[in-house]
Formats: sequence, C-alpha cells, structure tokens
Amino acid sequence: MTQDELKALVGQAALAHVVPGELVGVGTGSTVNHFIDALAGMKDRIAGAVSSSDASTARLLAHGIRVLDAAEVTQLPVYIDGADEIDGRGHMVKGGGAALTREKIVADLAERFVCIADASKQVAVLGGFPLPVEVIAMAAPRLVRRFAALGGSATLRLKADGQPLLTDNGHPLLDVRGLQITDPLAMEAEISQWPGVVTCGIFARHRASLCLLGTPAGVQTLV
Ligand code: ABF
Repeated sequence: MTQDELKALVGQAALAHVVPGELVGVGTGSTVNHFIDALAGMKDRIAGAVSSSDASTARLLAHGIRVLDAAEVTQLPVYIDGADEIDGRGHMVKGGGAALTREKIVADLAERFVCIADASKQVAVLGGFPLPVEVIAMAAPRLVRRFAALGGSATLRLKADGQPLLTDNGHPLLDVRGLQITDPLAMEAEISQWPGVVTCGIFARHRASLCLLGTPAGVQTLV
C-alpha cells in the first residue's frame, strides 16, 4: 500500500471515534483531509466541526459540514488530527503543516485526542523531524540562540519565493533540527515559557489518548 492509502485507511477508521450528535475537533494535513472526506458521509449525524486551520475549514465547508469557531465552544468530546512524529506514549511533534497553534488550542478543548498517522510517523525518540515553533518575529534571533544552547539548529521556515512563511495567525515559524527530545513534557514546558514563543510543536501535555496507525497489515492502535 502507498503512504497515501495508509492515510486514507486511518482517516476512515477515525469515524468510529466521532460521537454522533456532538461536535468534532478537526486537525490539519493530508491524513486529516482523508478524515474530512470520510466525515462527509456522516455529516447529518454530527452537530458540526471545530477546525484548526483555514485549509481544513474550507474543506469542511465544501462538504457542507457546519464549522463553528473555537471561541464559541466550551468543550469537545474528541479532537482528531495527524502528527509528524509520535512515540510509544502518544507524545507528538506537530506543525509541519504550520497549523500547530490552532491545533493545540482545539486539542485543549477536547476530552480525547485521537491521532491518525501512517506507520512512518512512529518513532522511538522524538526529534528526527525538525521541531516547528511558531514565534513572534522580533524574538526570532534570540530564540535561535536559545535553541543552539540546547544543541538545536533553528532556521526560519521560508516559502518557495524565499520570503518567511507566515501562519494563519500571521507569525513566522522556526524549524529546529538536531534535538533529541527524550523528555517531551519537560522540553515542551521549557520552550513554551521563553518570551516570544507562541507555540512549541511538542504535544506532550496534549498527547494522544489513542493513535490509529496505518500499516500494510491494517490499522493498529498505539497508546
Ligand atoms: C498536522 O498535519 C500536523 O501537525 C502535522 O504537521 C501534519 C501531519 O501531516 P500529514 O497528515 O500531511 O502527514 O496534523
């Protein structure tokens, strides 16, 4: 099976975790796109969705799925999203799709986080994928030096035209290479309190309650 077929498999399997009659939190990325397409088949049985990006909102609306603003919602039974890396305890690196801040906000509203991923995302130790960190622009040079002190090499994420990529919130992103994230909770807590950090792409406090992993042998559950 191709990687995309594995993503489609878990996108479909995630429907079993959507609570009928309730809202569902929806993440971002190519795996989630498969989930959104599958969700369209049960759109009349859910109250609507809360989305973590402009791209996911557009896809949900194109399917006729009602989208509520996160600010209107006090609680969600479940948030379904992909990951760039996930370890055996459900800790994740996220943000390759630049939506990490809204992803963490929507995840924080949810009782459960169901991660959907193809098997290539499973790792023993986080950090092989460059860690995305959304930052306030004026703090970027200082933050690059802070990451260097941790052994990481941080670079500004650029668009194809060489200009800094800005998130849906209008902020730049650093991608940090070379970190060995052996204690995800502690590193997330440390980085998150540095002035100028908007959101760190380590999801340890908001780790997955369950991961549906797409493998050639079928969907396996992690965590
Ligand atoms: C989002 O989409 C992310 O936080 C992560 O960066 C990405 C996963 O990518 P994909 O599903 O396209 O492999 O969930």
